[in-house]
Amino acid sequence: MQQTYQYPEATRDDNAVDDYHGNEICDPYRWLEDPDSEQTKAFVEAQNKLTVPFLEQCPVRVTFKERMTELFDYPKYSCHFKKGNRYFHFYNSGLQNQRVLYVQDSLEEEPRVFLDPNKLSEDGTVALQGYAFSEDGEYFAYGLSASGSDWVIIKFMEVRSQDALPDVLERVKFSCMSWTHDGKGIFYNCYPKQDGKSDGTETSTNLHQKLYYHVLGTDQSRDALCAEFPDEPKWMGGAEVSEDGRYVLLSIRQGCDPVNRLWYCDLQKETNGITGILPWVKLIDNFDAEYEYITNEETIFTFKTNRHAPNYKLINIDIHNPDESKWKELVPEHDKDVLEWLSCVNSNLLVLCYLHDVKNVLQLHDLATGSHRMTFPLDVGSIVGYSGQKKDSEIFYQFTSFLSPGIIYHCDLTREVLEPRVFREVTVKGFELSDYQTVQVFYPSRDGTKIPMFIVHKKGIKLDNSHPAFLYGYGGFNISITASYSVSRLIFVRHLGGILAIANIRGGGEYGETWHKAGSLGNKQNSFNDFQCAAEYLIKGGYSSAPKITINGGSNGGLLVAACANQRPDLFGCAIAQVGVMDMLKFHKFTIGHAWTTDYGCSDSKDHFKWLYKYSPLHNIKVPEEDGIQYPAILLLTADHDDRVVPLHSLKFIATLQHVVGRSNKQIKPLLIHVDTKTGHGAGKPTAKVIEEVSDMFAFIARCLNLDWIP
Ligand code: X99
Repeated sequence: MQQTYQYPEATRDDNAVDDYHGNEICDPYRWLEDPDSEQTKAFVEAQNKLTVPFLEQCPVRVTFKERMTELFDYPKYSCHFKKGNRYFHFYNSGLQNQRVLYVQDSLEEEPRVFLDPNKLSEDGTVALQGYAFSEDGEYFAYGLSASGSDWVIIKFMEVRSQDALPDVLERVKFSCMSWTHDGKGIFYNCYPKQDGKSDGTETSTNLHQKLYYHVLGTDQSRDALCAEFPDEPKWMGGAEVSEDGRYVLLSIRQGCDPVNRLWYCDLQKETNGITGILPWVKLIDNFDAEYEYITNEETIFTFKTNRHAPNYKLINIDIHNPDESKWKELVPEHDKDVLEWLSCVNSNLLVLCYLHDVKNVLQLHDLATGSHRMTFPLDVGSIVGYSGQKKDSEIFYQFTSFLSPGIIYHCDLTREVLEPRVFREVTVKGFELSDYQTVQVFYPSRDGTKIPMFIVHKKGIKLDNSHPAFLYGYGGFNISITASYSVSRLIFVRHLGGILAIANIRGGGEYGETWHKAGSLGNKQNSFNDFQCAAEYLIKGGYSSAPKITINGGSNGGLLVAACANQRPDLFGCAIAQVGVMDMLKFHKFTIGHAWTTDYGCSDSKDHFKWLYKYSPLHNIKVPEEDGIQYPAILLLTADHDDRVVPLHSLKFIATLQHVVGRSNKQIKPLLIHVDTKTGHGAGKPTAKVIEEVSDMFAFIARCLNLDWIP
């Protein structure tokens, strides 16, 4: 029998072998690690030449894209927020590539365009990436990134005139942006100059980040170096000026774990201005826990912390009396709910956002005593936006869920009785949302742990295992996957008769640091088991059947999808892994990969090597032994400017998959990759490219699963 697809030729270099603690591991596609070589470029071109026609030949693609374009064309608002005497908000009229920042002097007057990123490139590939207003609201610093790269340049604007200022800061990445209250300048982070290009297509490691202070109106070369850690290349120190303007807090991290050192400097003592390394006071000088600055009253600082509190709590530390025995608990840890974030508002109040069984709860507390004042009424779903600072007496917050695109509430905190009012509600046209329902189930994983999962489907369906399912997961880095409104997934439910399932697997933050740790390092397999058990639950419950289940995830979730396809090829019909981490033995060598050893460990350690080698997608590909079992249809997506998870992960994985599995005559389903251009890991992706991407994904699913479009 002839093989089904003619995959591109890819040379195997059998001399490429690495030794890990006495184990010789072949790396035959190591040459794909050079993004600039002619061979790599030819490989990418040949793969796209196979994949693009495959996707275009799917009749559902055109229909899907038309419907997506129609249903995505609704107005998208952010919360309004106050800076100085003006209000700002983001708005996308529907299909604009990038959302536009608007300004107005009062809530009643017409908003004027303040910054329109769509004007910065023809194709919408330049995106706003972070911003900061000076304390009086008269100056605006903003980051721009091109083609989806993590690299940023910081520019400045005078707010009143909207005049661009000449200052430009380069080599910025993973940066803070915080103004001193005198409005003279900002703290920001940048990396030392490196050989070769730095446009986001390079793979070189990001080490020795430094903290600088830039004085407005001066050249970047004159910026003051305020903190560096020559002996600790992985440390990254972000600065934040305290709400009262007196202190600057330095939060130092060395990876993605929720832990940091916390140093500060009393700016009042810097009478000559900020001209060099600051005399940092080391309030917390270990990585045992996380301390997030909330506010301070003179020397009494409020921090959100997970110190002896995996679900987080609030503490007060008097920085003049910093001994841990003197710390005061302001809001104790909840035994089940996770304190996700909070904000001080109206001088004396705290708005706290909890996660209760993966649903948000919003509360108002007293700053002085920590005591609970009220809980805001809220539907089942997520808080995805908030504004309201200590000096404001009003808050805005934005709610969303699987079947609600968004409601923004406004609440005036000066009133005797607090009544949040709907400030803005987006209604959906051309889609009967009331025909659908969301349920939350708690299914058992392999070790019996109950895993929450949201399931969205049409009301009144028969549970006869006939429906295609789209199962999404992430499972890492303490990140919680909460309810969100997704037009493409709703089109799958509505027009492809699908079931949407979101599994809140371990490794995420859904139940605090405990849940995170239960799915990371030596426990990473739990996260894969949880995902596989989600699929089994969908089958047992009559929702779907293995050949009709698509699994999807991006980044750490791309690793999840690939590892699960390797481990249980029989359990899924289709697998779409976006920008995934696939080479678990080498990920730490590229760009910011070293920061992920907090979740994954590192192959430099013998114990960690054993964990990683067991599940690393690249190293666990084999033709299924069982009769009649083949790999699910695979689609990998990556992009040339992804400098978060460099494309070589997906390139080496697909080369191996096509070589090992693609040559087997029982592998009928396709094993494909699409490498996009002028895009990156995902942040700032223009709407036009988002629509292309989801059209590709659901066209692939429809073609591979033989799904007809339901008009
Ligand atoms: C990161 O790699 C975040 C990178 N990053 C920092 C920042 O290390 O964006 C950092 C320090 C200080 C300020 C800003 C940053 N992340 C974020 C992981 C998951 C995350 C990531 O992108 F934790 F959410 N990954 C890609 C993990 C594996 C695949």
